[in-house]
Order: sequence, then C-alpha cells, then structure tokens
Amino acid sequence: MTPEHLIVHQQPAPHVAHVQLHRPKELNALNLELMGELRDVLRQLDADDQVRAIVISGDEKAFAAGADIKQMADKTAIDMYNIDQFSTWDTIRRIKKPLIAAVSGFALGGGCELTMLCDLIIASETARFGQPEIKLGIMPGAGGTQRLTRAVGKALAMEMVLTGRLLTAEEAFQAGLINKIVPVPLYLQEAVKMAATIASMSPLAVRMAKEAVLKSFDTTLDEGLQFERKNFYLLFATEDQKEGMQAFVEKRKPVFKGR
Ligand code: CO8
Repeated sequence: MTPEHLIVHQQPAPHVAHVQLHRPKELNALNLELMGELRDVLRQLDADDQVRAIVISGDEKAFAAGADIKQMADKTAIDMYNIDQFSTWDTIRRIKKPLIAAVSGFALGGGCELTMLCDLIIASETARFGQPEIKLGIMPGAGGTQRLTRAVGKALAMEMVLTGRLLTAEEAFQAGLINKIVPVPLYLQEAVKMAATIASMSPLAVRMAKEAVLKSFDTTLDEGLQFERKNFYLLFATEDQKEGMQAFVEKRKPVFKGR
C-alpha cells in the first residue's frame, strides 16, 4: 500500500533509498499512522537486496517537531499502554541496514529521538535539536534520556531534558550528537553522499560493524570485544573479504557483492 505520510524516493544513488517524512503542515509531527508506515517501509527496505543504506529526512523547515501532541493530548495512561507505540520503535531499532538522518529545521522530542535511532546524522545549518517534552508536563519516552545522555554526556543531557533548551546545529556538532553540518541546500545531498559511500562497501561487513558498534551501548567491554571478534572472524567467510583484500593487492577498486 502506498504510504500516506511518507514519500519513498528510490535510488537517489546506487543502492540507496530515501524515505521522507511528509506531514509538512504539522512539521512532520510523528503520529501513530506515520510511525506505522515508517516501520513497514523500513522493514521492506531492510529485506530488499538492492538497498544497502537508507536516508531518512523531513523537509527544510522540520525533520520532525515531535510526537503528535494533538493525537496524545486526551489519552489516559491505559490508552498509551494499550496503544504500545514503542513496539514500533523497537522494530525500527532492529533495522540492520545503516540509517542516516538528514536533518534541517526542527528535530524535537520524538523527532530528535528518531534522529538518534539513526546511525549517522547530517544536519543543515538551521537544524535545531531538543527534548522539549518537559514543557508539556511529560518527559522523553522514545530513548531521549538514554541515547542523548550517551551521545552528549550527563551535563548537557540534563540541561536539555530538564529545561527543554534546544541546541543549534553547531552546539549539537560540538557535543558529538551529529556527524556534519552543511548549508541548507546541501543537507540531503550530503546525507545521500554519505549513504552512497557506505553502500559501496561490503554490505555484510557494514551490517556486522553496525551491530558491533550498537552492541557497545548495552554490554560490558569484555562481552563487546568478544562480540566484535566473532563478527571480525565471520567476515573472513565472505567472498567480499577475499575481493576487498585482492583488490587492494592488485591496486584496483573492489566490487562487493554482499556474499
Ligand atoms: N504535534 C502536533 N502538531 C504540531 C507539533 C507536534 N509536535 N509541532 C507543530 N505542530 C503543528 C502546530 O500545531 C501548527 O499547526 P496549526 O497550523 O494547525 O496550528 C503547525 O504544526 C505549525 O506549527 P507552529 O505554528 O507552532 O510553527 P512555529 O514555526 O511557530 O513553531 C515549533 C515551531 C517551535 C516547533 C512549535 O511548533 C512547537 O513547539 N512544536 C512542539 C514541539 C514539541 O513540544 N515536541 C515534543 C512533542 S512530545 C514528544 O515528542 C514525545 C516523544 C515521546 C514519544 C515518541 C513517539 C513518536
């Protein structure tokens, strides 16, 4: 079924897909329908051998201004419990291919949390990152207290979560939240370029490397090192490892096939 709140741009670069959040009048506020569509589209792209990296963007004014406040306003705790919206987020967390957020304008609340669920963040100069839920009498619920703290440290995370202060792109970059800042007309192009670079690598190596980096968030150093080592050894079972090393020796570009 064609999604209503997303636009899927096929192949802006070889083996790259681009999913655009598309509720422009609501600053791409993440209602349940949009998040359900995003989960389904990402699952399809994850299963598509032609896709090796996925860019997620909004538009120039907003990546996403958060969860849809109007949809949540009159919900009870039991409604929220029954809706169980975070199972959608858990599914997105398990997407194996690299996700690159291309952010311009507002990335607030759930929008900021969605960028942090991605593996890399490219921002325009106008990007603003924040967790302003405290101003609504709630708190972040989709990883904002956990991923933000791991990314920027306790002092800044506390300030953002407890006061709702937004970070400029420059502050987000200085704090280590994002990878790169570019002028507004280039933010999407730059994210696609980053995705294309990743898509030119061995997809199996990319997948196992992503897995290993993410593992570092929820395990001990000892277990993480064991996990890394197993993935490292496993890659020597791939044709791509033979091709990558042979190409280096022969001074040519490797052609990775994902086997
Ligand atoms: N939800 C619903 N509608 C929104 C949202 C939102 N989060 N943000 C903006 N809109 C709507 C506005 O109501 C307005 O609609 P209308 O024209 O019908 O009045 C339209 O988008 C344009 O917005 P503004 O007129 O307010 O635009 P401004 O440029 O003046 O201001 C701001 C932009 C500063 C971004 C402002 O809109 C704002 O403060 N938005 C709310 C930001 C916010 O508080 N986000 C956190 C939401 S709570 C949350 O994310 C919880 C996360 C945990 C669960 C995650 C599950 C997805």
